[in-house]
Amino acid sequence: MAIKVSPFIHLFEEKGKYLARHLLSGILNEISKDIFDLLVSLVSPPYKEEDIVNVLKDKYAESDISKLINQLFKKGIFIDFEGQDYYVIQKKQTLFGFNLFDPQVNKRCLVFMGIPVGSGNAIDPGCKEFSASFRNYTNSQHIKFKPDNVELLDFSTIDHRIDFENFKAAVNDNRMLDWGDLYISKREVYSEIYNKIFQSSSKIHNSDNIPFLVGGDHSISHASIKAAAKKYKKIQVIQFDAHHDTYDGIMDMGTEDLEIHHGNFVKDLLLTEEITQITQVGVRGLVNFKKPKNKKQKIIYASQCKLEKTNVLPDQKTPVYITFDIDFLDPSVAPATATPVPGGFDFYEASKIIYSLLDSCQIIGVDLVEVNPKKDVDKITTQVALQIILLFANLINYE
Ligand SMILES: [Mn+2]
Repeated sequence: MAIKVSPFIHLFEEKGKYLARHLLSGILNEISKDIFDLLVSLVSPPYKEEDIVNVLKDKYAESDISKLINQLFKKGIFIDFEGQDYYVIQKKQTLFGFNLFDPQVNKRCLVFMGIPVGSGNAIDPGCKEFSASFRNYTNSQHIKFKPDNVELLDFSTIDHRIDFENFKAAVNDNRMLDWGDLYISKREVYSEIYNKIFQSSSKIHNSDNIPFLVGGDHSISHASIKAAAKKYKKIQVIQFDAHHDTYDGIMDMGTEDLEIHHGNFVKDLLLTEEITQITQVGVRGLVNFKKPKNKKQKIIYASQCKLEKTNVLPDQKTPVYITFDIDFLDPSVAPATATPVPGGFDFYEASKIIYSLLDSCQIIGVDLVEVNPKKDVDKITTQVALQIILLFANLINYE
């Protein structure tokens, strides 16, 4: 194990007391002078347990030192440092009452993580609030899925055509977990934000789990899909979206240009060798009048899904990353989004399309993006987003 003092610890002396305040939780811990001096001296991480034992061995018995180190971990003063510079804030009220994710222990689970980033959308960054508002909504409605209530749940209220046995089995086995929200500081530069999304998604993949990111604007998918591509070497992307997101232009964000944003991130993904194909379902409207030219980009227009029977199936052998922009749905169903386009789908049409396309695919990552809770009307977009999330969670192979 490599040890680092959490970057969120503020050390100070007051009235002869030595104190460590955790800046995220606000919790104040009184510590001894020895530990205070130790923490102050640990300036260039990471440290091994032996290094810390060496500093303290003149003053403490060795067995006491390991107890002390454990306590410092429990209080969040020490963190396990594996080269990552991200921090995930775990919530007391988890999403759907799921257990917290532990990358050291959990395997073959679907791991939810909130990404409160809206800066890739220059029109309105409000969708950074969605993960918090979504948790609050599900908790205020007591929407909890636990092994002890799973048999009593009736998912026909979502769509009677769909069998939710897979979802129920996963709940029963605690195979859906909540990691928390990625911590983003107000002062962070964009490149660092996207690097953190990449690193934390990679952490989920590398511990043999499947990420489900709750955005955020659509630019967050770029970092997450890159992480999936790195892990699996060969992937395909299925994008549910009114837009093809291959528009030109760099966003001028004042201090720093944003080269990859919510309107162009697919352009870069098409140049990524590990991505074999990007299938875009639901593209419509005159905002998309310029035809994209890349061979890897396959478009299934909204009118094709609505008016004809499309038998397009993705290649079943290549692992699938799903990215769902809420504007795939019709603005009458999901009004709370930055760039609504008429002619979209209602929930039942969407669930039919999703199941006909993905029924036998190997899904290795999912995200849902572009819900702006500030624009929502009586939580209708939040409710439909919740149902879409459950559809995807039911399609995951937990074996
Ligand atoms: Mn879109």
